[in-house]
Amino acid sequence: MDNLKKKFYEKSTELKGEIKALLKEHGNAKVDEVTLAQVFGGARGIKMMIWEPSSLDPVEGIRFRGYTIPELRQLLPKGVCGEEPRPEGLFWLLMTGEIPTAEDVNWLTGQWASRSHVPDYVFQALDALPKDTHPMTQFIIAISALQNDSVFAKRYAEGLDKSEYWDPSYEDTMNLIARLPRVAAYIYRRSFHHDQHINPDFSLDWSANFAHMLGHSDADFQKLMRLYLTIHADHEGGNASAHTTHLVGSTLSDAYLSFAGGMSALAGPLHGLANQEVIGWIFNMLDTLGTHSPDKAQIEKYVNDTLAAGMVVPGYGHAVLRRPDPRFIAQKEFAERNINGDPIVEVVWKIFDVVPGILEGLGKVKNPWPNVDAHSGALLVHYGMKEYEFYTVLFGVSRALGVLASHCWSRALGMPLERPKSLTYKWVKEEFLKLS
Ligand code: HAX
Repeated sequence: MDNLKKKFYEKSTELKGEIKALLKEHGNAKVDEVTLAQVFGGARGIKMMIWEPSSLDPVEGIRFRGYTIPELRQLLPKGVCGEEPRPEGLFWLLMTGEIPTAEDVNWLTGQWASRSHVPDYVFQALDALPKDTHPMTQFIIAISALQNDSVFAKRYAEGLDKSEYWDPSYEDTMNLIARLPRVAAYIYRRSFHHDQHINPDFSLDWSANFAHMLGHSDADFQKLMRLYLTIHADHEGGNASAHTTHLVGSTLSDAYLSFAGGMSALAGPLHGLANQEVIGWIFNMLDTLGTHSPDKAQIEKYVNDTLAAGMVVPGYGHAVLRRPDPRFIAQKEFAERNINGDPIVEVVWKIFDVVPGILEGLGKVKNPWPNVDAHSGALLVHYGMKEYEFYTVLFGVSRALGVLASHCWSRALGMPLERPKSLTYKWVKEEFLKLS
């Protein structure tokens, strides 16, 4: 058994025992009370699942296994650039709770390289689709096509002991993560670069090889990919892509089908598609205003026009966060350090000066600050990746690290089928208004 798998097995077995004892003693303890507003309001804030890899504080933002993004930028083994962490290291941390050594991370890069072969029928499934099929739709179809190789599904069909669920879940997770960059790059080159595909280069780390297959292989873009694929990986369990992966997985659907479900959630404009929406909205603004360097008054008017048309300002607001997203700040710092005088980056920063005040003035927006998606597109455009319909696929490749680590944990801890309770309005009326 490999070292990561062994560590994961030991740690999850220990925690499983602890949880059993905890529930025996405190199983009836109350964790939360649910209000009618929460029932009608998208279940905001209801504490209802266990998610090991990360936790989200409204003010401080995300912590991966207790570490903030600035801490991880220091502590995780870095790429050859010597600056940004390698997402392989983040995955190791999410799986084990331990910061890996450079040797562990190199091993993981090699593992993913050795597991990265994508069967031809997956490419054929993609090639059967119209070229203008949205890249997220292609991504979901490719992930579903890869499911034919699921070790979990095969072993379950043969008859699998419950205590063994974690093992094929780990194998599926490792295989799927290994294959995602190849699949994503294939979609990108097919949709936007006349099917001129680029073979992997396994001498590179996971992020750099992905950048290379995308065809954007200069060192700064590779560096950006390391940061990008690290910070988008996880955002606790309640967000739509994580929760969907968790819910689907709870039916004992394998990692492929669970992740495909999660990606369908990520593809919505209020969630991951917001990264595409942001840059589309900025390009439209520049077109409408007829300038690449709008002043703040022009931006203010454009924002107000967006709101007056009944639309949201993409990249702003959050269901949990109540401060600027640390993932936005990390990307802003990256730009400050590596990019000089880029017009779109400058526009993103001016929007940051203008939008929070306007949203606050509406009196209903709980978080007027930028989220992760407000900045990512400007960085990609700067390095030449202008095809913004693809951006959510990049997000998805990263999100696999968090939601699939959690998928492994859920199977190892023996998490049951998720099945909350729904209500009818008739029930609510009878209960609270005493009407029949
Ligand atoms: N622009 C305009 N109005 C906004 C807004 C924004 N950016 N953010 C919130 N609001 C509005 C809501 O639409 C809601 O209006 P109504 O009462 O008229 O329906 C009101 O303010 C209260 O909403 P909220 O409680 O502050 O926010 P929610 O938890 O309901 O929604 C969203 C959170 C992220 C969906 C929301 O802020 C939004 O739509 N933002 C723009 C889209 C976006 O950037 N999504 C990406 C979020 C991060 C993420 O998941 N990335 O993958």
